[in-house]
Amino acid sequence: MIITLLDYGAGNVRSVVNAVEKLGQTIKPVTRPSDILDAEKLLFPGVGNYESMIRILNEKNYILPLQEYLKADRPFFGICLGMQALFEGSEEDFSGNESLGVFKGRVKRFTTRLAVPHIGWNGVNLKKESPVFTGVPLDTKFYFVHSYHIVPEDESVVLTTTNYEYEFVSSVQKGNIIGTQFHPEKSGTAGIKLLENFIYQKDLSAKKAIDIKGKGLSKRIIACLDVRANDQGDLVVTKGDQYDVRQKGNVRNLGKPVELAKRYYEEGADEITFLNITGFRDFPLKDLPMIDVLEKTSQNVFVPLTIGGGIRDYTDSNGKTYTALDVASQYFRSGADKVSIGSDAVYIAELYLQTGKKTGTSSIEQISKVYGNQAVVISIDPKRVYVTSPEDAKEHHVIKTRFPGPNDEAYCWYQCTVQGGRTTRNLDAVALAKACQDLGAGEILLNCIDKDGTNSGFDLELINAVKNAVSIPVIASSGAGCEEHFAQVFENTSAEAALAAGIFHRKEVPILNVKTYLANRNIEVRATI
Ligand code: 1PR
Repeated sequence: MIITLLDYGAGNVRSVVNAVEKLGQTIKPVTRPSDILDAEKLLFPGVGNYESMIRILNEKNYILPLQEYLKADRPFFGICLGMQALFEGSEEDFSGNESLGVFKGRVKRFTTRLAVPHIGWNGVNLKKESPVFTGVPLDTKFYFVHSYHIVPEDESVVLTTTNYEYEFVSSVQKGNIIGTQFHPEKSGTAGIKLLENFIYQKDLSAKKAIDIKGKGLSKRIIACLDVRANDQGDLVVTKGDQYDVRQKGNVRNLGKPVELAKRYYEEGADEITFLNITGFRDFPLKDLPMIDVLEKTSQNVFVPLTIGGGIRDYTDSNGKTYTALDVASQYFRSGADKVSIGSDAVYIAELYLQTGKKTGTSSIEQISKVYGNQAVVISIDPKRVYVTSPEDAKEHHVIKTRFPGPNDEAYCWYQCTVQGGRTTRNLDAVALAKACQDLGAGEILLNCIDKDGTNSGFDLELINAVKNAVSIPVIASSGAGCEEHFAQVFENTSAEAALAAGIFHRKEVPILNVKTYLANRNIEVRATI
């Protein structure tokens, strides 16, 4: 069988291709409109911005063949925007371009007090008995990443709903046409099973109505791999103590990136983050080994992958310029779902706060415009600066701390750094997070240089200060030493995820133990892959 894939050029379709190939099938990409009508089974993964998706579908003359294919009830699986495209239009689209309109209803932005985008592993309430869900455990969670959701007019198309403060429609099915808001290709073994059912089940049509309740949104546990070339030139996973990755003069070598990522996937990591920590010096598109790491990892790892390090504009040695968008696009094509921006975000925020103007040309704005806000993570590397009174740092977000400074100072602010913590800037972490959210970032990865590699627990005061200032999800990072530290984050802050590196690399605390510990404390986690 040949599975036809509609790739309109945005986001990571490599994982879908890898999943289908893992299921023993070959992918044929759509290269011209007639390929759509020739398809036996059509997969349409969409990521990013609704308006640019519809514009591209129109430009490529895909709308009419898609409508014809769908009206004939031929097998179709739309993922995320690929499902939203089935409806009549979206609040994210101001262009007036024609959408597919096969199902009645529209796409609306979340109206919730919870973080938007809705990112993470959430359950589904099953409304129909469908062959698509055959063999999928009922309490399974799937990976969601979106700010908009569909509101169908016709209830009979609803296959599942999901709770995120309120109940929204998370998948639809009518005959052979299936669409999911969540990403099966990023949802571990259960998601792969869903795709397997779509490919192999002879009769896809849903039978009777049912009402089976699923679980809620999980707190995510993320494994982070700092990657760089060691002195022998091999790409290794390393780990610093307060960002110093050398021990007795040598770069610490804690393993091979592809192997470690696979191990963490199998152990239940909800996401994997790679930070290319030499990225601030080298031109990343010349850094082919890192691209190779992503390509190889995405062959076997079906959870979201983030890559950071060196996402900014470049001029190479021949004088050719590349934008941060070019760099990010290459990473998305290689298997990344999100990019994380560190130093460049600080410079962008400084300019934005100085001028009050959005240029539209910054890496944050450009990448989020094309790939969606959820694809842009801001990695913050702050350090504590102690002060005796808030008056001493009037222009910064100062907090009263429970952990006084060396001279008994009762207050501190968190100073941003660039270039892997080597250079400090006159900007605080709260101001940076707010500015980047304004500019279109979808998530914050909140490191802490004081805590990094110390195993002494996360900096809860920092996490609360940033989390309370933004409405996008925050990943707490730096300092994890034991299971209890993760519980402290989720019980004392409203961070959506916690990230650790050292304890996982050194096998001090398995991911499964962290999840079991949290589950015993009634903190919602995703059980297995
Ligand atoms: O500035 O856009 O090129 O991005 C560079 C990226 O590389 C940034 O995200 C920055 O955080 C990261 N980075 C740069 N230098 C280092 C270093 O260690 N020398 N690593 C570095 C930062 C921090 C965390 C770490 C947690 C958890 N790594 O991500 O994994 O602190 O550690 P722990 O659980 O062991 O405490 P740009």
